[in-house]
Amino acid sequence: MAQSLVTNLPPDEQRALLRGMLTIRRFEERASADYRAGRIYGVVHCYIGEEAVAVGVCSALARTDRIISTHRGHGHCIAKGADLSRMMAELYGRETGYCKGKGGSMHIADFAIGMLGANGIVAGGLSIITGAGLAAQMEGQGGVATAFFGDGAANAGPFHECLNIAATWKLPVIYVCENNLWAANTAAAATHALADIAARAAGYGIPGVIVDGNDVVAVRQAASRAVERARRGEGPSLIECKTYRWRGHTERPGQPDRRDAAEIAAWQATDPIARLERQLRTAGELDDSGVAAIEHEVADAIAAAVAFAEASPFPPPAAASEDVFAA
Ligand SMILES: Cc1ncc(C[n+]2csc(CCOP(=O)(O)OP(=O)(O)O)c2C)c(N)n1
Repeated sequence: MAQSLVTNLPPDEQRALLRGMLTIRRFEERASADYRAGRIYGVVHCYIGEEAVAVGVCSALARTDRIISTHRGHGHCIAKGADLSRMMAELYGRETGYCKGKGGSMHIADFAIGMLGANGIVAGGLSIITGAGLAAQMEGQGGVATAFFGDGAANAGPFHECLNIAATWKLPVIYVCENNLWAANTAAAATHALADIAARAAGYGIPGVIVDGNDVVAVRQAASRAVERARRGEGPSLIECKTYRWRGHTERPGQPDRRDAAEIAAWQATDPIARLERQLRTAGELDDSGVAAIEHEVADAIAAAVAFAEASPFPPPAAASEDVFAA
């Protein structure tokens, strides 16, 4: 696995990575609680435990670079710079939300920051981002396109089709597999014979790297290399981030969870947030007051997002037939 070269990144940037991961975690802790309290509708899938992937990768991208997400999309939105208030309002079903309150957790998009959308169709984002990669290539501005997808999605047809054509056409795409070892309640070992998704890259003639997905600096470094390669016109890369989700597949009460408590606990011990905090403290770049300041800043931002959502109206009934493109 790639080693974290924590000393190569200026402390300010490392603290920004910590703040980014903490923002995702606190946003989702609040979303989970509000979902269980009946204040949020639809389905909510939490990304808690996997924050280093979204933050590490997005920190290597420009605002204009495009990304696509999954059903577990809050982390990618936040890491790309989405507005927390509009996100929370969307979860609350309010008309100030990103989809005017009609899309919910799995449809948040913000084209202004290159966030092409969360996606409830497993592996659906792979095709969209490959098209975005083709667009970036045709635009000729050096843009790159990045897909986040799970180990389950890696077993669906679009994975092969997209990596094959992206490699053939040398598209500037970064395929980031978040291998959290489970697809809903199916263990990865029950669905593919090779444990490492990254090994498949050889079949397309592109680089495939395995990264400790709970080490945000290592993720950032791997992403940076892939981004540089893509910007040079050398084509796509596959990055497999080994990580783990702490929560069940969804936040729905009674959601079955076949995972072993010991497995969950072992991964919680590699918490990406606690890990970076520890590294920064050891390097003398963060102390108790520094941690408290970041926590306060994040808590204020989440509280403001919730207040904005609560103060916003629900869409009027007539809005049900607006923005409908096919029926
Ligand atoms: C095409 C399609 N098939 C099945 C589903 C149901 N489904 C939703 S999430 C999921 C598991 C996805 O696992 P993975 O890609 O590993 O992502 P993770 O949930 O682990 O982040 C499944 C099967 C779906 N949404 N879309």
